[in-house]
Amino acid sequence: MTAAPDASESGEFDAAAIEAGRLLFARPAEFVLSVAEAAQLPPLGLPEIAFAGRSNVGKSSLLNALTGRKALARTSNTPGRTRQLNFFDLDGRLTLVDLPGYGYARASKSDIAAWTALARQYLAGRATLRRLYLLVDGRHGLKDSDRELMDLLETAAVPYRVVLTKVDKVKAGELEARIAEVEAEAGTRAAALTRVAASSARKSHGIETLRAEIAALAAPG
Ligand SMILES: Nc1nc2c(ncn2[C@@H]2O[C@H](COP(=O)(O)OP(=O)(O)OP(=O)(O)O)[C@@H](O)[C@H]2O)c(=O)[nH]1
Ligand SMILES: [Mg+2]
Repeated sequence: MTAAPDASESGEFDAAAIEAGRLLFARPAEFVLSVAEAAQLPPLGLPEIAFAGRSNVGKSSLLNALTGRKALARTSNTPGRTRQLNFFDLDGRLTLVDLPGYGYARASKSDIAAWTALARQYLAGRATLRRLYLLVDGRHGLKDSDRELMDLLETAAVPYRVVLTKVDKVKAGELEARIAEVEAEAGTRAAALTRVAASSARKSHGIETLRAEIAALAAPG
């Protein structure tokens, strides 16, 4: 099956799309609420964009880089720091959701079970969830815990794109190979967008493009 090429799949955005992304993410972003169990999930409203990935992969850092805020989402050197789903409002046009990290080696079985249950309930029942970004450490590539989330996303039919993070730590040649390898695997998954994005929150790499493609999914201003 070949999809019609569009900007979001080629990764090439025109100046207007980049500018629309810049403008949206320059608008106020604010924390809305933290959710520890499904009963606390807010009612459906604005289009939502979620960020998920293994613990410590850089989800909160990427959210901060996108919104140009140092500490909108709490970042940490301690893996497993974000334990709840955190909801942020972007200018009344979009809700950004920071999911708790998974795959933390020292997590207890009950923590893993709680994460899985919450993620499953959120992902399965969220009609407004427009896209999920699956963040994967650019140095390591996909792990089995990522594949488990991919299975969940396939079941819930949530469109998602893999974003390699921390690419400032990856050599250019190695990065190309990693992107090719992850794209090949994403290509076998129905809900995955084929193109894999590369980002560095630290060096602000790939941020403009991500802003542009996310802005295209926002409610009209
Ligand atoms: N070199 C480099 N380090 C990064 C980058 N992004 C995040 N980090 C570091 O990675 C660590 C984890 O970042 P977080 O953003 O807290 O990761 P997280 O995925 O939100 O972690 P949990 O909430 O625990 O799942 C921190 O020490 C960050 O400074 C990046 O682009 N480059
Ligand atoms: Mg976090």
